Formats: sequence, C-alpha cells, structure tokens
Amino acid sequence: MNKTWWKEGIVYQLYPRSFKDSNGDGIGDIRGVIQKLDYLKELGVSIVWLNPVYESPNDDMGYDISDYRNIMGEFGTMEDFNELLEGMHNRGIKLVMDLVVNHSSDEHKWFVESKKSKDNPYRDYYIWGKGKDGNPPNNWGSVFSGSAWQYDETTDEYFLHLFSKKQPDLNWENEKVRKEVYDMMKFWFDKGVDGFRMDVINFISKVPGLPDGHVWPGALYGDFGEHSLNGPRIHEFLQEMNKEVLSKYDVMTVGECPGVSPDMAKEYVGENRNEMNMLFQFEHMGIDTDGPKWNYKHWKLPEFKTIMTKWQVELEDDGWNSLYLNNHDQPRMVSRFGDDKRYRVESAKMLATMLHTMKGTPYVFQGEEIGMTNVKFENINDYKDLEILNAYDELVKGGIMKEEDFMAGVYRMGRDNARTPIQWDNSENGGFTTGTPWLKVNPNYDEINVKNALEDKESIFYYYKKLISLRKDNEVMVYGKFTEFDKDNLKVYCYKREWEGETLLVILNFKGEEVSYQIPEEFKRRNGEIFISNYKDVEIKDEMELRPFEAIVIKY
Ligand code: TEU
Ligand code: CA
Repeated sequence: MNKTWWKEGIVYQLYPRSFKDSNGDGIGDIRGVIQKLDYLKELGVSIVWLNPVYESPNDDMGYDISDYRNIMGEFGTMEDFNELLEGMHNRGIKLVMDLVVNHSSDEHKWFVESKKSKDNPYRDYYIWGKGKDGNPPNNWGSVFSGSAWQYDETTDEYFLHLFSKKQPDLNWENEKVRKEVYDMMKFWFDKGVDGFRMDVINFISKVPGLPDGHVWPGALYGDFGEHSLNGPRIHEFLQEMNKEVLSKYDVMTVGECPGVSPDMAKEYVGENRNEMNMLFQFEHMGIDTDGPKWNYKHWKLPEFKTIMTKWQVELEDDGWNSLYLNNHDQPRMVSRFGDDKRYRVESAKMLATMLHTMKGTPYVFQGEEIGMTNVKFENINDYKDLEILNAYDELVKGGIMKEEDFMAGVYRMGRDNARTPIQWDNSENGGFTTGTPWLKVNPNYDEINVKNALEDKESIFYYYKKLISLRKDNEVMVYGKFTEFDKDNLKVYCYKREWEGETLLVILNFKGEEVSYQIPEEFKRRNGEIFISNYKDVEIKDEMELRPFEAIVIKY
C-alpha cells in the first residue's frame, strides 16, 4: 500500500453558493471564500473540494456548465479564482475542482451548435435519437422527474438528458468529446489545481442501442441504471483519461459512483488499474429509503455497520475509501444518523469519530464541523433545488403523493437541507450576507453558528480540529488495518485499527440512551489510554456504561 498525500489528508467540501457572500447580492462567492481561508486553516483541513464554479445558467446550481474554462459571473472572475488558489496553496491547502462531464448545459456552445442541424460538426457531441410513434427513443426516466429525453423540433429528434433537460448528456463514444474534456482538464491542472471530484463519472458509457430499462413497481418511467451505469466502455475511457492527463500530474481524483459494489470499486480505484484514486460509494446513503428517495424506511444499526465494514474490509489491500456521511446532495448527517435536538453536540462528535477513525480519506461537508442541521420550510416556494421542485410538480400536482407525505420526504431527504447558507454568527442571516440570501438561512443560526463554536472550547468545531490534528500525527488512523467486533450488537459499533505495533479501539454508542458494553476479550485487563472521547471523565473498564452517543477511542 503506497503512502500519499491524498490518503493522509482531510478534505473539506465547499459549496460556494452557500459559503460566504462578499458583496451583498445574497450569493456566496469566491471573494467570500478568500475571506474565510484562515478559518479553514484553523480547522486544519489539507484539501478543499470546491463544488462547480464554472460559467453556468444554474438550472442545477453549477452542475450545468456552459463554459468549462470560465468562472461563473455570480461567483467572481478568473482573477479571483487565481487569488483563491494562491491563498490556499500559501496555507498548505490543496484545491480539488469538480469535473462535470457526463453532461454540459444546453447553453454550452457545443450544444447550441449540435441542435442546429443533423450535419452540424457538433451534432455527435451529444446523444440524439428518433422518436417512436410520437414517443421518445426509449422509456428512461430522468433523475429529476419526467422522461430522460427532450424533443427538439429543429431537427425533429430527441436528445438524452439523464438529469435535467438543461443538462444534455455528452456523447463519450465520440473521441472529439473525449479530447475536449482532456484538454480542459489540462487547462486547470496547468493552472496548479490539485485534482478533480468527478461528477457521476460512472454514467459516461451507455449501452449501445440504448435499450428500454426495467420499470419498477409504481414507477412512471424505465430505470436507465442498468444501461448507463458502469457501462461497457467505462474502464477504457477512464484509462485513456488517466494516460492522456492524470498520469502527467501529481493530482488526486475521486469519482462519484452511485450503484457501485466493492468488487466494481476495485476496478475503478485498484492501485494498478490506472483509473482513479478513490470513489464515493452510495450504499450507506440508501439505507433509509424505500425505492424513491421521498419514501422513508426505518434504518437499523446492524445494516449500517454491515455496509461500512464491508467497504473497509474489501478495500483493505487494494483501493482506498472516501469516508462521508453527507454532502451537497444529502441531508445533514447529524439530523439523519444522530440526534439534531437534545444530543446534537454529542451525536455530531460521535459520527465524526467514526469518519475519522476508519480507513480512507475523510470528507467534511461545510457546516458539518459546527453541527448544522436539516431545515423545514413550510412553503414549497422557499426551496430552490430543481429536484425538489420538479418532483413536487410530478408527484403532488400529479396526484401521486399527498402533499404532507411529500413534504415529510423533503424535510428528511431534500438536497436543500445541505445547501442552506453557512451560519457564521447570530447577526441577521447568520452573517452569510448583508442582502437577501438565495436560499433562506436555517432559523437555528442564533444558536448554531461559527462564532459560538469558536468561543467554546468544547464545541464540535474543536473536536473536529482535534481529530484532524491527531490524524496528522498518528499513522494508525490513516493506514491501520480495520477489524470489527460484535457485529450483531444493535446499539454499539466497535472496531480496532492496527498499525506497526499501535492499536486503536473505537467504541461508538449510536443510541440516545445509556448502554452497557463489554469491551472485546482481547482488550480486557490491558492498559490503554484515552485517545479521544466526546465525554469527559471516561474510565476505561472491561464493562463500560456508555452515555448517550458516547464515542471512546482507546490507544494500546
Ligand atoms: O449527483 C448525482 C447523483 O447521482 C446524486 O447524488 C443525485 O444528485 C441525487 O441522488 C439526487 O437525489 C451529482 C451532483 O452531485 C449533483 O449535485 C448533480 O445534481 C448531479 O450530479 C448532476 O450533475
Ligand atoms: Ca455574492
């Protein structure tokens, strides 16, 4: 197993639209990030993944790119970007950008050309198909509701969009498209950017002929997954990208890969595969939903542990994990897996303990470090995410779901939970903006904010800071072998990490109640010391009385 900076680092995911507004227009921007670089330095993170900052009409908040080589006007200028990159590098922080190349915006010049005629030189940059008796070329549904095909009358054909109709899928079968992407990647690497997080990168190779997908019970459209995820040429494309671009730079890559098992993951991130370094898997993100994301399913700890442990064990010798419990597409982790009320602080710290003591690279999503929570807006119009708004139209207006059931789903799973602005202090709008925020601030900013966190030595922030600094000094946290104990325990997750004669025993109470726990046999009657814990006055005993959401890491 090779040692590298991206294994030893901690990534902070920064969603610029919601981070800090510097000019009062209500939208976070690059100068806002520059103002807060010392905050990131204080936290101790070594890598920042910046969500898309490229020119975009913002149908999907920057994931619909109209110019891959320019900065979105609302976020600033290329000069601002250059200053940001330099500011990070001066503080020893690397910058990873988002690479969104499964699709572009329909306002990208390639697509504007592609639409014009069937013999336009850019026609084959996208995926066009003829209708069948007035219907789209196949039955696929889009991730953001409706058909995955949009009719275009100019040429009487449909184009494919797995996401919104303003996000036409690029045609990776066309080598010109691939070359454009590689050149664009080099453009950013030559500027000094340190890597890419690759948006739905395992969607880029589609099964030729684009066959109909399976229609799940209750679904309105066919599932494109089987014919678009991990498609026939995916590894060829990634190896080509690696050869043409990635292998020439010292950069990190993390692929967003829904629908990937550990066996498949090894093909993407195996050390000798020459594809990517890490990927985001989604198995644990599906644990509390039943079919469509708005349908809640009660999640159980053993099932969660099985998934987390499986990934730890399977990638032990080859490949590398990305450790995350939330991001800009997922609800807030303390609301989802902890308790965002009485035990908010304890449970946020407990979950952080897990993320930072597993094998892999931890990702901290902005606001996680102060324990930000989900939000509930009563009025659907206060939501800005097109996934929520399109699903509301299709399901509620379409009479398929009752409004209250749908809103309950949005409160639990809606992407805007993660996108409310960062709460910097208790002034109006949480200090995010002097204007009107593009998305309302969570009303709990009065209590939960960065200023309070920095003034309280026991805050979640300082707990993260401690975890991050421990990791820098203890290779066992990074490289140690993972072994789980008591896998059937319904309340406690317990595992050890071992590296060069050092052992960490991690005991995590996932319940908001006291739990008695017998430590594993091999650690009984041994002398260990507390490495980190989210409670004070921990006494190491063979039988521990764990307090609600208590996390204890013992070093032997
Ligand atoms: O997400 C792709 C993806 O598969 C999901 O996370 C999806 O957004 C979510 O399940 C919807 O419920 C990526 C980006 O992270 C997301 O923000 C973009 O909207 C999407 O790709 C399209 O670019
Ligand atoms: Ca702004």
